[in-house]
Amino acid sequence: MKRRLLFLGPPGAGKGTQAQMLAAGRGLLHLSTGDLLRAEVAAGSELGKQAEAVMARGELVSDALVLAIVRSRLEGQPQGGGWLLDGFPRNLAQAEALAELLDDLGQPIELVVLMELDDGVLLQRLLSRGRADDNEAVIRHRLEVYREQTAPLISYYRERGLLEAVEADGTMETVAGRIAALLE
Ligand code: B4P
Repeated sequence: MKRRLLFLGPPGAGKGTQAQMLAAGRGLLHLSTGDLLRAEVAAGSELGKQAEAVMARGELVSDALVLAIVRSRLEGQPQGGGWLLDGFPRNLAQAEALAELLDDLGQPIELVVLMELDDGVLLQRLLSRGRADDNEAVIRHRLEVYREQTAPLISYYRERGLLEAVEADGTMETVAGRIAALLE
């Protein structure tokens, strides 16, 4: 089974939801940069203070901050332990930095799962989630940021033969079944 995974997709596609279920079921380290940043904001740390306003606007936090968080978590991970990166990388600079880090660690990505969903459904899901960064104007801006900065990663990983797409519509269990089928 593939144990070094990356989840890619627009905001609200359900990356966090699926990542949590899969990581718990298979004993993988679940690394969500969104959750880690929200924890820093809640703790009122220096990093959290820098991230808070950026996240509230629906923009991307600086690459250096996010990379520092990911590097410290992955470096402590035993060889063969397995991990699932959720919401990272989000632009080409992060993807290049991640490739370098994983090369150093000798732990290459085995599969990138792209979760695809229509904008209308994304908007509805995020509006009903109701997090601080989930109002309509901010969600639309996050979708633009996704298209401009994150969507180029689709061809980046496709060219490297790592990408598989799943339809993210349907119940959580249905989507989980589609993802599980890609891992064997
Ligand atoms: P994230 O925390 O990554 O969140 P997201 O993309 O909005 O949501 P996700 O796709 O995980 O959807 P979820 O499972 O919650 O990012 C938030 C912010 O953090 C970014 O805007 C940015 O500012 C910052 N950030 C994070 N990573 C960064 C990075 N690498 N670089 C720079 N900045 C970064 O699902 C959404 C909703 O749908 C939930 O309510 C869920 O219950 C529901 N849902 C899920 N699956 C469903 C299903 N099958 N059917 C019905 N509802 C479903």
